[in-house]
Amino acid sequence: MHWQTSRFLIDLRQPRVMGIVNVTPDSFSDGGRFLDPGSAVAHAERLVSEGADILDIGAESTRPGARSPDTGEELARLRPVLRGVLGLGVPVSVDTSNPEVIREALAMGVDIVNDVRSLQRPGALAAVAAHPAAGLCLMHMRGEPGTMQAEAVYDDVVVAVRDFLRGRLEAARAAGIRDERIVLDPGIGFSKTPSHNLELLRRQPELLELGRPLLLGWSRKSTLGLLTGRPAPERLAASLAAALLAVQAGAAIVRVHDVAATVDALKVLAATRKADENTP
Ligand code: HH2
Repeated sequence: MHWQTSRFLIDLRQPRVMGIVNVTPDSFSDGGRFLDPGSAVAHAERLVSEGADILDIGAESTRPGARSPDTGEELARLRPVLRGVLGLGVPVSVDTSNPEVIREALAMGVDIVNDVRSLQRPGALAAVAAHPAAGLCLMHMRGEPGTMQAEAVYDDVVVAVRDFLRGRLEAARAAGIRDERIVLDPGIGFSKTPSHNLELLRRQPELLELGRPLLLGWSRKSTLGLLTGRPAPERLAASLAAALLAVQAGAAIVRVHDVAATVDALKVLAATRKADENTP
């Protein structure tokens, strides 16, 4: 299984680590730390040296209740950082829902569009479809970050997420985007309660029925805070546990803040998988 992106064909036969760079004043776990472009690029360089396979650069916080930046503000934050990270030798993803931002980022050479709104804003799908090869991550969320927790009511959360992702996959196909360019994400913490998030982990293999690789973002999320009683900066152990469980359940890509520790954890998993293969 591979993921086609603008410049890179990413081999997903081994799990890949997407390192998060939030160029925001208000992200839930690292808001304000990398708002200055120099510190954001330095952080990205560090993540690559720690083994990140992909960098995800975002200028909009999607934590519950966060305010969306306008296009000018989002682009002003992103431009210098994208310029600084596009030469680091790894695929670069932009975490945005804004069609103008998508167009400009792709024109700059960005490899992947990661949209928590699944390209539902007018013009967003067309902006990605206009590119011949850019990768795409379609994520499940109901409503908008400001109000999404009010919509966390499901008969069966796994079926609802699967049906939604199937619909967005079909919309992307209808716009001319080939399957090899697309990965899917159930959107941990987006319009979901902790028990919904845990149900999605328990039944994650049901999402593999859609036939596309899965990307999972558990890193430092509040469900892990609820389970451990710890604030966001102290959720490393819980985040590693969740990342490993997600990969065990078939995730191809994990989106994380703590790259070095995740890479180590995945090395242990890879070694046990090899041992399985060698066992008669
Ligand atoms: N989670 C966040 C942001 N973007 N994209 C995908 N595909 N999957 C996710 O789970 C996901 C995402 C939220 O995390 P973070 O970027 O750390 O925080 P914030 O949105 O507050 O900047």
